[in-house]
Amino acid sequence: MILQSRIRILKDFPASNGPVAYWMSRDQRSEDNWALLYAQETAIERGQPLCVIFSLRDEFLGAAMRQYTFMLRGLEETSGTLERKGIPFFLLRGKAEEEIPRFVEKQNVGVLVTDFDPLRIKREWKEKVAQRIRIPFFEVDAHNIVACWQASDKKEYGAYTIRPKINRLLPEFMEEFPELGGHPIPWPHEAPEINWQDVRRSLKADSSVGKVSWLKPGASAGSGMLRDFIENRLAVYKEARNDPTSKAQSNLSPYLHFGQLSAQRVALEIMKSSAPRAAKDAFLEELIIRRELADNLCFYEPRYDSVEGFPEWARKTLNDHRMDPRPYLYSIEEFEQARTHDELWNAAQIQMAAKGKMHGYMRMYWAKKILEWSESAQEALRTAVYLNDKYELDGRDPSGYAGIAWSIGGLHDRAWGERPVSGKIRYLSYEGCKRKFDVDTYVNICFGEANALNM
Ligand code: FAD
Ligand code: FO1
Repeated sequence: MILQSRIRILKDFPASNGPVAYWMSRDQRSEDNWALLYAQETAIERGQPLCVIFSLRDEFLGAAMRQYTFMLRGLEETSGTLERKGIPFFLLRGKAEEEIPRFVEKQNVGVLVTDFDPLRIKREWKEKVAQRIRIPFFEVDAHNIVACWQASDKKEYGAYTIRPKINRLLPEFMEEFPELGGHPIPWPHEAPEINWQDVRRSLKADSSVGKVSWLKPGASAGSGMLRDFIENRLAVYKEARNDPTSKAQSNLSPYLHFGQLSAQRVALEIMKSSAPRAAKDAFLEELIIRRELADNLCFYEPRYDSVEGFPEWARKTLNDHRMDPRPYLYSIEEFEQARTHDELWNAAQIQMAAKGKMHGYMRMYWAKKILEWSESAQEALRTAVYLNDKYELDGRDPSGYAGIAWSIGGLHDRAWGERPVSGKIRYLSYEGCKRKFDVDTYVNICFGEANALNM
């Protein structure tokens, strides 16, 4: 039932008799989840019970309470849905590389399945787990429509090189999902009750970054946001998506980042909708090509979050302009407190700090100005990743590392006319924004939102 090309073997070992466990990490949902469907298919074939495990880590890449609250609410909903299908959900605390092998041992797990994630931290966890277990260990790409390693076997130059590769494979991968059925073989004993309140209280995370209330977390809310987008905003997406005063963006990224919503489900519903063809194509280009290009970067470029991961031409031009005088220079604190000379930039920073989601167009302008107003590209990259991952709900994501490297380091882009400081990196200007949209309206929206959230 599951396309074999969505599955990779992380450890090839004779299966032993015992239950199947799905180590859920990136794709934190019960529906439309190829990794869970594969784990269930395997468990039924082997006449075994099935469980889901989640290894909860404190201080995950600097995540704050804002992101943990959104994620844990989603996991609470998912664990309830799973329990009702006879699939117990175990929440493990501490280091995955220790807790997962311990669980496998204690529960006599016969086969381990997990979902795909190209980030360094996840690959390290899985390598250590694979060394410590003596059962077969499979990884399923439940995040991308075309499995990352199928779309391409190397780091792609840009959307124009990966697009034909993905489009050729879409017909094979863009299939409907089977419904997740109740599991026919019961788990042999009661799974421990999880007190989610205690979990939230016991988490060590920066609580200075307030939780977000304008967006409800979880799989059901994610599906609701998708329906609302299709009905009310998709039609104008092509024209209005780059206008930060419009509400044309989907607001799906937090649900996609935490895997509370499947990108393949989004694509299937978008294609079925009656919206204009041009609007659907514009959206699918971002959702499929841009997003899968970001996974391709993190999967094939180990230095995806450093200057060494920038294209050669970009590293050269940034180096050529390393000694150029900066028109303005700000510390990470001044950036974080939105204390620059540019009210448009400050408004975008305030929007991200207050709402946990900066408008997509402004993220480009925001990062590019950090390059111009920092000592070096290295410093700018560090500042952008730090602020992005601290405040964005969808932070710590391949799309973030790719978006920041595109803005500061010309990744997946070409050289443009040479200028001081940023060299041939594509340049965005305040005047350019004024020509594109009503800057004053955007600034008022951001400060209005911040006041409403008493930032
Ligand atoms: P929509 O415009 O409705 O797009 C729908 C979906 O398409 C998004 O959810 C996302 O999955 C995908 N998508 C859209 N634009 C891009 C893009 N440029 N690259 C990759 N995928 C895209 N995205 C994150 O998920 N996390 C981040 O931390 C993040 N940081 C960024 C930082 C910078 C400097 C830049 C330039 C872009 C960043 N992006 C990031 C990509 C993009 O801005 C967001 O995905 C988008 O704004 C999310 O809002 P939305 O879902 O309403 O977008
Ligand atoms: N994944 C986990 O398996 N365990 C965690 O404790 C965890 C915490 C976490 C906090 C914030 C955040 O943005 C992501 C987090 N993730 C965690 C990973 C997430 O599920 C995604 O897989 C990656 O961040 C994107 O690839």
